[in-house]
Amino acid sequence: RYTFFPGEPRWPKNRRDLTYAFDPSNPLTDEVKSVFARAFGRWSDVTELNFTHSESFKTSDITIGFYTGDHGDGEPFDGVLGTLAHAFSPPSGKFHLDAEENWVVSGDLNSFLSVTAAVDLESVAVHEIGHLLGLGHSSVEESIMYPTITTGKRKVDLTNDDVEGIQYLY
Ligand code: TQI
Ligand code: ZN
Ligand code: ZN
Repeated sequence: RYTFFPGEPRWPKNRRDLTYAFDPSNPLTDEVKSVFARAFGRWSDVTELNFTHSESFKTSDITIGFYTGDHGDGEPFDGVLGTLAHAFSPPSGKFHLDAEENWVVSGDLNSFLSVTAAVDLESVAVHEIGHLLGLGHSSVEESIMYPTITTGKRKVDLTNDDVEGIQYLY
């Protein structure tokens, strides 16, 4: 079953339109940006929340960046596999990804076969956005918020458990 962070933090009721921006110090392709847009869409589809891309990193609700090793928040990344990404509970909005992962951006499952330790970006993004919105980990193995994922696997569809958890919060 779904869980929340202690105290059930969530974005306030008057904040249903949230902006997200990418750290301009590591420019991303439109293809990568569209993966995040799709991942946000999976959550906005089942809630009253709307997510809009903003060019202003400083003033956005949610900020996304790829970093290597120690990047200043006391939670260093560790190279290939191990920690892939982390996101903090509301209203932090910080979403960091380990730049050293072999991120797979295309939805083409065959691309996994040729990439060692491939990690599907959309799967991780959907999971981390769950954390950004206030979901903790779930005990339901098929859920997006289950705490482990198989390398080279793609898991992007919300389960009933994920939907019930997010609809309790919003
Ligand atoms: N990062 C962990 C995670 O997002 C960080 C973390 C550990 C965490 N404990 C937490 C975050 C408690 C919030 C609350 O779960 S990770 C997966 C999964 C990771 C793991 O790099 O290990 C995904 C990132 F679920 F597949 F294992 C994304 Cl999808
Ligand atoms: Zn970080
Ligand atoms: Zn998690």
